[in-house]
Amino acid sequence: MMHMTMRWYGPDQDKITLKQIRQVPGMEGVITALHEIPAGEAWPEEKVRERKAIVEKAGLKLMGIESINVHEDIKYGGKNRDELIDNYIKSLEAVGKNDIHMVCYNFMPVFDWTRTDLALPLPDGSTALAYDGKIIEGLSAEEMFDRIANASNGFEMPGWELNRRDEITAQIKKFEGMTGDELRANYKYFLDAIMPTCEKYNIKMGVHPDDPSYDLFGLPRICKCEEDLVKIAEMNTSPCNGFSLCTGSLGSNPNNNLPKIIRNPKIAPRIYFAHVRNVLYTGDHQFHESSHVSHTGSLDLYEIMKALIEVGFNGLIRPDHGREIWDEIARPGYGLYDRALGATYLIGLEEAIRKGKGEAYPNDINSVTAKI
Ligand code: CS2
Ligand code: MN
Repeated sequence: MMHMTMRWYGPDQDKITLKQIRQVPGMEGVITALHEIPAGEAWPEEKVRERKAIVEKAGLKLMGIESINVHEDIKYGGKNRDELIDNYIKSLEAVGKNDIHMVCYNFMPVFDWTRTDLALPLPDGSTALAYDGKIIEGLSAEEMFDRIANASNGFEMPGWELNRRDEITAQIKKFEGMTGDELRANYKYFLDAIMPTCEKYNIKMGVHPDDPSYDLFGLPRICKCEEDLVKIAEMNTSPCNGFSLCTGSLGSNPNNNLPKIIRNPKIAPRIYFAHVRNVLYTGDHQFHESSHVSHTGSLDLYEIMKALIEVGFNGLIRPDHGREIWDEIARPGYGLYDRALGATYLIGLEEAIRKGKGEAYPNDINSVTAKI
């Protein structure tokens, strides 16, 4: 069976409490990170231990890390990359020594996910994150910042922090003209360096796909389709080199067939973490996020879950971005309510698919932490 988790930003940065998370039916643990430590710095082992103790005290498990962010100079192949990679390895050791075995990260130059609206009103009165390529594709990074400032309702997207406008604009310039293959070479350098440590501690690395899954601002993007994922799998064949399969990110591009990607024999055994959520296409390079339920969006989550079960996926799963509902004021995408609905929906799909095949569900009673 899959292990249901929820992302938690930690005691200082998340309004949602572990007590609330634990009350979501079927919730087994959380995925968290030391968000206070900037990319490029080593995570102290005792800080990870502290975080783990907080989670366990609340009756949950700390099941994985999202994310240990990769410093831009590693992606860019800067002179100081070896030192930065050494720090990354120290962070992995801190995680491994605390018996945590999955790390989600991304290799997107400069930005994490990009949206043009963080609170698009939907007909049912909820709001959702939305992307409209017509608004930003073709804008300079500076213009994009101003656009986002108006769209964000006081919140910021990771990577688009307004006080970093100059720094980020300079970073974009560094990547100008870099090809996908050049970025891939830097990625391989990074993977080759960290894999021995990952193997030593059995840490499965799950790279998160580009979101949205197409090129933006002339930056190279190398994790946006089936072919890219296969290239990553072939780049370093260690069993620790794998994927965080994010259906909403890959699914932002209608050309990506999620069940087919999941069933690809080069990809399937390397899926270590699944972010399962839905998006609704509203035009070319235009979409907004929807509830997780299949018929409210463009992706068929039943087919996605069926494919995951068919390839034997028994790893960590979480709902991903949710809408803002029931008057919750939340970190964009990370409110409690819609993600909780998403989690129970995913559990329901898994139960139905497995029992439909004559399998027992749940088949590992120890993992059902929330059972009273
Ligand atoms: C997450 C990503 O919020 C999200 O969309 O799935 O931000 C993810 O945490 C990072 O890309 C992983 O490094
Ligand atoms: Mn995701």
